[in-house]
Amino acid sequence: MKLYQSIGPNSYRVRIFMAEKGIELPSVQIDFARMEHKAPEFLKLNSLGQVPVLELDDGTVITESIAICRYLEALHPEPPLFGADAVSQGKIEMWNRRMEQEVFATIGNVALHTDPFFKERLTQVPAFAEAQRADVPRKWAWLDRELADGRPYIAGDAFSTADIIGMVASWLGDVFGMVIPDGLDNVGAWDRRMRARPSWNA
Ligand SMILES: N[C@@H](CCC(=O)N[C@@H](CS)C(=O)NCC(=O)O)C(=O)O
Repeated sequence: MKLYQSIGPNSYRVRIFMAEKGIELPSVQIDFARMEHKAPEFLKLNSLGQVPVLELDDGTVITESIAICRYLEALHPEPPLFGADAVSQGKIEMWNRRMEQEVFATIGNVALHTDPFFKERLTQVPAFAEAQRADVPRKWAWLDRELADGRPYIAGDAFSTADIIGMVASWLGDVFGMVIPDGLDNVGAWDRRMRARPSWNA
């Protein structure tokens, strides 16, 4: 099994997930500066020309960071990061989607619509980027209100993939100048706890 990865939040999610599980895999570093992700050989692995990509020993290819995590969870169930029972699985899936769509995507859209790196990937609309940038504080404020019930992790009592999506959103916010606003005590405390985890440095 081999993980093709690079800089950026989506490879980072998989690395955090693997660090939390204690999984080590051979990895191939894809150099964006040299456009290795758009080379014909790489496009045979992922027609979208994106990382991460997991290639199994029989040649099967799994792309999409969360799908790679799902596959690894099936091979390494402990600790369960997608939930141990029906209720926690439902809640984690719910929070994965909420964190993805409400928080990560808002920050990610600023990157996608401003960074020249993405100019071939989509039609960039700078005004949309600015509108999304303005929305980021309210997304974190929403999460802050959610965490006011005192739960330690986004989906409940256990660390999960929902926290990992939040971690990469917070990290990406740092990179693009959208840090978690001061005064959001619950989300601020959650963020400090996540940054203290060894997997933050994965
Ligand atoms: N939905 C994909 C997104 C993958 C993605 O956008 N990866 C970025 C790096 S974080 C990439 O490869 N970008 C290159 C490009 O868009 O051309 C996933 O979750 O894996």
